[in-house]
Amino acid sequence: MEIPPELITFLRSSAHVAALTGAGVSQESGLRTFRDTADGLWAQYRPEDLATPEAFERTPELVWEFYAARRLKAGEVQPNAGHFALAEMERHVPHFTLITQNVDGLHRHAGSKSVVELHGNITRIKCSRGCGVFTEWEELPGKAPTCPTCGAKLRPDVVWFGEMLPSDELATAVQAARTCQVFFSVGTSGLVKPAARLPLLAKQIGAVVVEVNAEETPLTPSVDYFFQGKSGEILPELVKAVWG
Ligand code: BV8
Repeated sequence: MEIPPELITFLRSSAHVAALTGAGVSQESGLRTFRDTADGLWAQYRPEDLATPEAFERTPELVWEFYAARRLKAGEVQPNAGHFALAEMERHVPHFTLITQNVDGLHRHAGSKSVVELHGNITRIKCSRGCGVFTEWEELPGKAPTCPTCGAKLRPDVVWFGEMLPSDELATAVQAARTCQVFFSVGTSGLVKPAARLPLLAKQIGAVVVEVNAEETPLTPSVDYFFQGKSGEILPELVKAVWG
């Protein structure tokens, strides 16, 4: 794969770089994306129909099991070469911000330090009435545990459709998009807002926007460089070409 020389030169001289990742960056680790056709137990459900407060209200056990299954799988897999390449990029760039929509924690496992989890993290749960966040609990198969303080159901500490994003994380992501010289959009279909607006914010302030994705997305017509393919193959080649 050919990396344009002017991109190599520009990246070498860039002090501020930001990257937005989506489910595609974890696909080569063995985690399903939201667009992959679900198989087995979840074949009849669309994630969008389960990742909502209404779904949890209506069928808490089903939503709890959906996340318990994903949490189990996320705990069994390893970061892939794409995660490691982004951690390597962070070591070369003075101000690097990794913004992820993923809740699987794989970027930190790969060694990324400055990770902004826009949509939360599947390894944490929280009281649905706000009493607190928990990282350990007794897993009762098929049942959502209840809050030791108020008795309300505990839920995954992730941002569901229709819910506000955590304000600090969103502010950090917007600041990174507004101050970067290069913005990478990796492994995301660019459909979910407000995350999908971040690369466009970067474009507005004159940043070079680079997309790495298995297929074209609504962002593709706006980017400066589009590398079509697997992030686990493209990112390591790009990091090697720029930083050796
Ligand atoms: C909100 C967490 C304010 C849990 C998720 C305008 C403004 C604001 C909001 C909206 C708006 N318009 C509509 C909305 C509502 C909604 C939204 O955007 N809906 C969409 C569907 C239109 N947004 C919200 O509700 C957000 N809340 O804005 O609050 C508010 C409040 C009340 C009322 C209105 C507004 C909250 C959004 C967060 C939802 N939570 N996840 C969990 O993970 O279960 S979203 C979830 O889906 C992910 O986090 C991610 O964001 C999204 C899936 O996207 P991707 O990660 O991109 O994954 P996808 O499968 O789609 O694509 C993968 C790509 O990778 C593909 O293109 C594929 O080709 C590629 N690929 C595959 N393999 C590889 C690869 N690429 C490279 N290499 C590979 N190997």
